[in-house]
Amino acid sequence: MIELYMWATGNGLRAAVGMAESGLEHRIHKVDLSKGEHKRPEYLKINPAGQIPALTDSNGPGGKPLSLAQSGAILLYAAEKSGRLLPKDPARKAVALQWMMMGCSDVAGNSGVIFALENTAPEKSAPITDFFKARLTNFLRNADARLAGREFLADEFSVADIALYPVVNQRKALTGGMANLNAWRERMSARPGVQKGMAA
Ligand SMILES: N[C@@H](CCC(=O)N[C@@H](CS)C(=O)NCC(=O)O)C(=O)O
Repeated sequence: MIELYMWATGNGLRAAVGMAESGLEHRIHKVDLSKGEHKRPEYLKINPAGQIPALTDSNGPGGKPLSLAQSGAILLYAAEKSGRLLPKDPARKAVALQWMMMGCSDVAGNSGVIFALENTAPEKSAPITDFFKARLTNFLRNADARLAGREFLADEFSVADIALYPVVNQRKALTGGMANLNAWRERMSARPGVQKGMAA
């Protein structure tokens, strides 16, 4: 059985949507960041980095137990174990991985910095926050251009779309004028698997 440890942040929701869309049987465990549950000794045994998301699979590769962190790695694990979410065509698969990496690194990273600057950093700075908002907006514009005439980033639904979606959903305010991205967001929001994962 797969146990997913998460909290409803962009990174946590990415993993939850990936699990829901994979169709793999799993259970969700909430790790309340506001209570510091991610730093408790029992959780550090699952992810010594003290971050969500993480999963354990009692039936991992070779039938052995596995612990895994990083939302991108969790997405790929769910895709490979289920045989879904990754295009079979090698060129499409390569493109899906490219966009998945952008979602997990550039997009999630800049969004995380904006969250920290606005909420947890010791000092607030509007120019620095605006700098990171402009960086994030450029990545979103890149995705918007890619989605012109396409339903999904790699032409078929994949880990690429799941990687990007939670942040786009959280940063709607930055997507003004991005018609392709907003139409894609609505297509994504209508999927039962996305709805299930986002409700976690
Ligand atoms: N690159 C990691 C980022 C994980 C991450 O930053 N998790 C945050 C919540 S979104 C966290 O656990 N923060 C608590 C901490 O770092 O102490 C991933 O994609 O999973």
